[in-house]
Amino acid sequence: MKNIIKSKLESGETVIGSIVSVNSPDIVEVLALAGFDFIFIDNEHGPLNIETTANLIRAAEARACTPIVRVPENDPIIILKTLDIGAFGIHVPQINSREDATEMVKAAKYYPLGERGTAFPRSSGYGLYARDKNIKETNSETLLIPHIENIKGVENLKEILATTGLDIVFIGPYDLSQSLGIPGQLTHPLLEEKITYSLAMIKAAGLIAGIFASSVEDAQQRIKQGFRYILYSMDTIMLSKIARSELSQLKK
Ligand code: 3PY
Ligand code: MG
Repeated sequence: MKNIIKSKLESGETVIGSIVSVNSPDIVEVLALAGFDFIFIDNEHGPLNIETTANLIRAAEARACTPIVRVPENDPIIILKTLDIGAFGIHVPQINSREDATEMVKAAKYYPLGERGTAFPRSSGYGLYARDKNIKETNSETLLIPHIENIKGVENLKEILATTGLDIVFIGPYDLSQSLGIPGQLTHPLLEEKITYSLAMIKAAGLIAGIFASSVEDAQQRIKQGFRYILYSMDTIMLSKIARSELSQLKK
């Protein structure tokens, strides 16, 4: 398993992905062919489940786009199943303490870094890959991406960042704004202060900072600030924006 976005990030590049929220391998292929570096298959919000996600992962791989999955919660069984079907990385919501981060790493990494269970799933080539090599490679190539999206996570960021095994630390601006009492106010100075503080801490710890961006201007601004893992918009949002704008031009 070669994780293309991990190599890109290691060579200093910025990577851009988008959220896939519907069960359509075709949409995954379209986004991959359009040039997104990764897709973020959302198993927290929306209808996708472990079986639909497996086929979306296959579609991404067929088009050399890195499949990353957001799991619904920091649960070792869910993390195990998600990695077993072949996710190249996981986002885990609401990582608010060192303990949360440690649990996440323990569930996602094989011995000696963690306690991920071993068997013969898709990620092991159904048992056909050389076992020791696969375990080592999977431990180093799988991206672990905690969500800092609650003020508790920001307050405990120093301890979270000291957890071995994290690659990218992702700021969730929507949930963070809610926990600050300013839900959805994405340009509020208090939110920006917490984002800027977190970005500086993540970079100082030598990790990659990631964030969600809802518009091109927003994404450009985040890249300028130093975020190198950009989650840009979402399948249904991009489609609805284009549909509405083209239709309104057509009806003029
Ligand atoms: C948030 O903003 O809370 C997110 O999880 C973005 O994907
Ligand atoms: Mg969130």
